[in-house]
Amino acid sequence: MPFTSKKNSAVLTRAIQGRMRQPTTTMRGYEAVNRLLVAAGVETVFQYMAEDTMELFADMERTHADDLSVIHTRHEQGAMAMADAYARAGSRIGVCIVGRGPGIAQTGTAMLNARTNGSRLLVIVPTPARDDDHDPKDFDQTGYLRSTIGDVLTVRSETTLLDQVTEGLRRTHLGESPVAVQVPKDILKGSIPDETILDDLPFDASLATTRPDPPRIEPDPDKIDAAVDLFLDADAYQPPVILAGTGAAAPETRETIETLAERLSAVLLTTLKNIDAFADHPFATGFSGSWGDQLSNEFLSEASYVLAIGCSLNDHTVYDGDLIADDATVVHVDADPASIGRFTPVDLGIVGDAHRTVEALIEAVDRAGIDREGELWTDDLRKRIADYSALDWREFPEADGAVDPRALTRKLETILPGARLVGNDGGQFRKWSFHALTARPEDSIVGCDFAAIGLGVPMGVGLGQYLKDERRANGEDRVAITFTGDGGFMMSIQELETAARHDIPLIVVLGNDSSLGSEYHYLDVQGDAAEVARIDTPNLADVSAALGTEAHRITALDDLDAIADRLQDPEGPVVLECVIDHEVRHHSY
Ligand SMILES: Cc1ncc(C[n+]2csc(CCOP(=O)(O)OP(=O)(O)O)c2C)c(N)n1
Ligand SMILES: [Mg+2]
Repeated sequence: MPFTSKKNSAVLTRAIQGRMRQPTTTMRGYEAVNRLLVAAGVETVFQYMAEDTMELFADMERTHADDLSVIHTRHEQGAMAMADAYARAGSRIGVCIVGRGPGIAQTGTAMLNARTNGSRLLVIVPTPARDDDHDPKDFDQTGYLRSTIGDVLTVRSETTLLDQVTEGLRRTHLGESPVAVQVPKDILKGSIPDETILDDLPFDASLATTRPDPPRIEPDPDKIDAAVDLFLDADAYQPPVILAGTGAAAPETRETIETLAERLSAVLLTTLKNIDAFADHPFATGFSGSWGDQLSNEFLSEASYVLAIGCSLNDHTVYDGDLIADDATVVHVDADPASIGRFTPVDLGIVGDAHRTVEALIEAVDRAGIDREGELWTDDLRKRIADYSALDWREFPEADGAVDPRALTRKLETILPGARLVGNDGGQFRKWSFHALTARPEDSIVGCDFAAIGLGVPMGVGLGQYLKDERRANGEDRVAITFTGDGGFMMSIQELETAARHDIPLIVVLGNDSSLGSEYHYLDVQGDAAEVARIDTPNLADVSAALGTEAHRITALDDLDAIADRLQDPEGPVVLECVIDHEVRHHSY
């Protein structure tokens, strides 16, 4: 649909006036904003309505119902978390529109979560009318948005409204961080001059559904040779480690890394965010770090040569540096020069695209005549890796009427749909899903960047909505799944009703230990009064069913068999309330 011409806009304006019976001669601000969003290819908007945005949503309903899915949430924080997860799921940007003042103030945690991740999220939010001295909803909204979203644009006049929203869309499309556009309420509701409505859009109609290709930065050949020299100087009897992060997550990069690992006889590790990048590889041990697989941490701490690719080597991954031996040689590859050595000292930094750098390393390794294939990739090593599971670290006594979360997540791996997009909340329960569930990096959204709980359910709804849009466009077959504890679930339970009302397919795996489990175990390990973190919950399957979802209560592993079929192609939200043993502790506590 062409955006509009001045001539068309006049015709359209007359038609809208006729319907709205408003004595204006030009288009309203909100009408122009809506047209711009649709023209940019936005397919879904997550929102919570207020008096300053209500006409905008009325116009979306009246004029754009065929082009836009407008998700009416139950809490602004939910709307923001959904839009964030939607943005993380693939190449579409997330759009969230909430009211000024208290509306946007409710969303701080979700905005910080999006910013910490670098989500392509566009927030549109009104400000008080320019001539209003006593708006009860007024606060330092700009300062608040700067400290949460970061990048804030503010519309100053009717003539720049569309320019600023266009700029917001453009920055969200191009960037790796969220953007907020503030629009004074009087500009949003008032008329905008005809001449600001452009004949031709200054962007492509797929702006909101595509992601620009990142520049491929060629590595410095001297640095490549230096990395190979350092490898030759390292202890040849100790398996070198290749540690790959999200910068190396693209499938073709993973394959190239596997080839390099073979030449070097290296063990393959990932960061948490690049989980399962090498899932089927016999010499891959999982992710390292504070929550990581102990075997990965062992290899990392014993390695004399560590090649880190596309990761920041932050405290999560290297456990405050404890996982890197003092005499280890660390080579760090990243496309962002500022990332090299930022958290962990390194011996050599190579600025470059992960894929191109690994290809260059393979060429240099070949030139140097290095082919250690099989030298350290022995049957013993293969067996050691195959026999290991992070879930087996110790025994816990069996509990009545509750399942061991480790056996539960193992079983879920076999009965949840294989084509899956997995998200999660904070807390202990979801940590087992990292070890038990297979989800390639593109199928896994580790969503707790700001270490918050309470966002798992709405983020799951955002993932479900993304797959709905993707299914319509490209025949997607994955099912959205989110893992949450009872504490996080109770913070955002209302969004189950949103998912049910909008028929958004989603499986919520809820590990109910009637505890703030994380705190319970921290306190318990410290020998403190852990019982303070125990909180009885109601029957959460019943509560979920009352909110319109399909819900099942699991108190024994066999309960899962009876419902396995129902999980394969859900048409709306399904909650699995799994009553789990609160004494079983993850090894990270
Ligand atoms: C918004 C927010 N509030 C509090 C915390 C502290 N916190 C971290 S994990 C956790 C326990 C969450 O309980 P639950 O969701 O039931 O998960 P569990 O650990 O029991 O599996 C809490 C309270 C936090 N990270 N974020
Ligand atoms: Mg809990």
